Amino acid sequence: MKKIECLAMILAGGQGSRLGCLTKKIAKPAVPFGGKYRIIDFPLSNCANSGIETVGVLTQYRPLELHTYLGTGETWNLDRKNGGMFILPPYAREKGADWYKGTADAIYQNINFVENYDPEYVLILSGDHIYTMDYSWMLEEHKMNKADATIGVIRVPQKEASRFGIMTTDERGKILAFDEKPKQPKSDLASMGIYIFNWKLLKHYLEEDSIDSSSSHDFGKNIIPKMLDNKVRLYSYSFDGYWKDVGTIESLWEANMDLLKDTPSFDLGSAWRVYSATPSLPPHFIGPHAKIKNSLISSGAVIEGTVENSVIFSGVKVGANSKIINSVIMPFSRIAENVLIDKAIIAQNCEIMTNSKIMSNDGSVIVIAENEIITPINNGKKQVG
Ligand code: ADQ
Ligand code: ADP
Repeated sequence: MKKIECLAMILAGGQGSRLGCLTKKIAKPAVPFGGKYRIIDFPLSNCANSGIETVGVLTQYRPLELHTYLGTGETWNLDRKNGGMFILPPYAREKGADWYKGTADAIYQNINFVENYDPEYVLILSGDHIYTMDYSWMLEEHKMNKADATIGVIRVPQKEASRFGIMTTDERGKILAFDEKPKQPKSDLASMGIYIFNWKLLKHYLEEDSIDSSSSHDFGKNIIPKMLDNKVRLYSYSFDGYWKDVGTIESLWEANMDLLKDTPSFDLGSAWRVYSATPSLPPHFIGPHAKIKNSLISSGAVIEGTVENSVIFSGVKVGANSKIINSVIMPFSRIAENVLIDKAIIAQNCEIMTNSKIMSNDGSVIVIAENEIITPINNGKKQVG
């Protein structure tokens, strides 16, 4: 096989338990986002746009819909003869089938796949981030610093810092300390979970880690701290664009709402294309009495009621006298007449019956799981959470 400089591996197998009922049936990277996308569209499009042509996608948790969606990789122009996109689920080896025990183990179990290409560098990405980024700049900096490993970093609000790997660096970006999800964060400089490693070195660390029974085989918890202890040259690469880890309901809702802001903090219409495989549907239809303000409406949607500050996915129906505010309505959900929905995420294929009210009384985001039928009697309360 042709030797390549940099290969990407997208970690798309986490359980996504913090997304609650949205990931009961589908993997987090397959969760719909922004009216016509799925979360995995972002790292895949970034790879294609950054000139990274060989991409492994590591799946495991509820992979069926994700695999179907990924197909041949054609959507992201990654269906090529040389390289392209490869779906890498855990498979039965001589020693028996094994789940990926953690992010590092997922890469370890695919060492043979990586070795096929004999890459100089491996770019490790997460399947659950919303951002557009040119990874080739990060690779340039990695080479310039003669680093062994480079971690993408971004400043986060101090109150959210304990959700991330937090580090301190010197003025040249060299990483001095790293704490995975510290209870008391010492800085607001967070790991984006995006890594470039010199492959030979990473391979050595993965092999060592695989026989360490005390390890949880995770990049943030084990590999990075171990490298730091061993004085490996670890550098940070600062990213100052829009980036959001949509691992929680609140952050997923916020990232959707960010698309509706006056001066969008995130512009899907920029030259940096985000590719997506959405079914071909008729144009959306706005009925004679509909009122729509500050919203994204996708193809195939039929709006008869009022929609404000909301993201309406493909094929959604909103009946007459219904009002959707500050909400995200995922593909093919049907909202009947005289319904009120405020600050909610309605997953795919739900049916919200006439006269239902879905809104929280404490300001939190309400979530309705896929395929649910909501009547005015259960009022959406049963499915909250
Ligand atoms: P977390 O967000 O907690 O922290 P983690 O649970 O390690 O990330 O998952 C990272 C990615 O790997 C996700 O896309 C997940 O779906 C996937 N994944 C998880 N387990 C997997 C497995 N066994 N097999 C395949 N894929 C798997 C990480 C870093 C932090 C950093 C944040 C930024 O550890 O330091 O701050 O990402 O979001
Ligand atoms: P969340 O933190 O919201 O649950 P992540 O995607 O970050 O979502 O993954 C969470 C954890 O789930 C990871 O630590 C990962 O090791 C674990 N995990 C991933 N796949 C499985 C699985 N098939 N079974 C059990 N746990 C898994």
